[in-house]
Amino acid sequence: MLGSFNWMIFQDIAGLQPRLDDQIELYPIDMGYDHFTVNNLSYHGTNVTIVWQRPGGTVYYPKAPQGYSLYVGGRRVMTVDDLAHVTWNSASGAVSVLDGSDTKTIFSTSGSLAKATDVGLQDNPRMVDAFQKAGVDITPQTGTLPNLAQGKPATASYTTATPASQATAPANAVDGFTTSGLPVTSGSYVGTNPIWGDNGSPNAQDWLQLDLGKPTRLTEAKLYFYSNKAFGAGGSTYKEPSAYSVQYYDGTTWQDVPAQAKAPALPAPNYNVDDFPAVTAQLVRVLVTKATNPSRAVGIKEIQLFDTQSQTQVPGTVGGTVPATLGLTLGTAPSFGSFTPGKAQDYFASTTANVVSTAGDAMLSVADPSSDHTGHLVNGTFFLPQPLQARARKADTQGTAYNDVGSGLNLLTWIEPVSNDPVTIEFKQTIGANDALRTGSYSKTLTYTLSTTNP
Ligand SMILES: [Ca+2]
Repeated sequence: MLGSFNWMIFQDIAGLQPRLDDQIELYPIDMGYDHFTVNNLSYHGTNVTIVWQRPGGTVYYPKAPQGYSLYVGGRRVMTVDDLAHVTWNSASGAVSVLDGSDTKTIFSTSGSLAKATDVGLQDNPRMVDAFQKAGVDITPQTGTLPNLAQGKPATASYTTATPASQATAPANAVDGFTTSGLPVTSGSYVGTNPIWGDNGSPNAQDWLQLDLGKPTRLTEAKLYFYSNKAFGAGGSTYKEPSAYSVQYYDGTTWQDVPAQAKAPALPAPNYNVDDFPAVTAQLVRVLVTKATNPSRAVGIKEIQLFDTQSQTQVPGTVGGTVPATLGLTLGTAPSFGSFTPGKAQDYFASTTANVVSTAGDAMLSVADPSSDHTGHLVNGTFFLPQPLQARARKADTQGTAYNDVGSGLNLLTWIEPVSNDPVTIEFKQTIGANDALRTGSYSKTLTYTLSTTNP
C-alpha cells in the first residue's frame, strides 16, 4: 500500500508519465493542492524534481518560481503557469500543452535527458540487487554466463504432490523462473505453486538433485527459497531451511562441496548465493535441513549453477616503437622496431604466453576491441593501411599461417588439459612502398582471451 501511494504521488499528483524517449511528459490530476514537490526522482539515469505552487498563493518554496516547474539534473528546465498535461522536449526545450487549456509557458530551456533505452542499470547497486533477487544478473562481468542448471533433469528425495492444489515438482526449480505463487482452485481449474517443495515429508533433511548430463565445472550456486508466511490456504507451511549444502557425487558417495562461502551466511528467504572453489561433477544436489520450532517445509523456486571461471580476459598492448606492459600471463611486450617509410617490407614481432588449463578444451584468441580502425595499428588519427596479423605456435602446432587480428582471431586450441604450455604469439605488420607513415608511435591495445566450452 505504501508503494502504491508513492506511485500515486509521482504519477497522478505530480504527473510524471513514464516514457522511453528523451521527453518528459507531465499529466497531473489537480487534487486541489496549492503546493507540492516531488524531489530527487531517479528517471532515465538523471535527477528529476517537480514543484507546484499555485500562482498568486502562498510561496512555500522560496527558491522555486510560482507555477508548475520541472527540474532535470538539478537545473530548472520548464515552468508553466498551471497544472496541465504537457511535454518537455529535452533537445529543443520546447514545451507542448496537450490538454487544450490556455496554460502559458513561463520558462523553458533544453536539458540533458537520455532515452530510457540508452540508460544501463548495471552501475546502480540497488537495481543490480533488485534484479538479482528477481533471478537476473545484470552485471556485465557475470550476467552473460549460462545457467548450467536450467532445464536439466531434476529429482528429489521427497516431492509434495497432494492435494492437487499443493502439488510441486522438481522441474519447477530449473525452469528458468524464480517466481512462486499462491495455489489457485476455481471449479475444476487448479493452479499450483511453481516450486519444488517437500511439505509433508517425514525427513529432517531432503535433497533436490540435478543431472547435468556430463561432468561440469561449477563455482557458484544461486538458490531461491520459498517462504509463504501466513498467506492463503496452505500458508505458514514453507520457509527457508535452517541450513543447506551444495553437494556433488564423486562416483561413490555424495560430498559436500568444499569451502562453500554463502551469502547471507544463514539461509534467507528468496535469494542466496553460494560460491566455492571450482568443482567438476555431473550429479549435483542441494541438501536442505528443515526449520524446526515451528517446523516448516522447504521450497525451492529456482536453483542456478554457474562456472564463473569459464572465461578470463587479459588486456595487453602491442606497439610498433613504444614498449608496453603486458598482462601477467604474457611475456615481454612485442615491438616491431622502427618502420621504414617508402620501402615495402614485412615486420615481425613476437611475445610469449604461458597457458595453464584444467579444462577439457581451451582456446586462445586475440582481438582488437577498439572501434578505431579495428585491426590496424594507429598513431593518433593516422593508421597503417595494412592490417595487423598474428599467429600462435606451440611445440606440437607449428604450421599455422598469419591471419588478420581484426575484431577477433582464434590462435590456438587445446583438446585436453595443459600445464605451463609455452606459446609463442607472433605478429606480422606489412608496410607497403606507397604507405604513408606519420612520425610517432603506432600501437593498439589487444585483448587476449583464454576460454573453454568444456570446463
Ligand atoms: Ca522456477
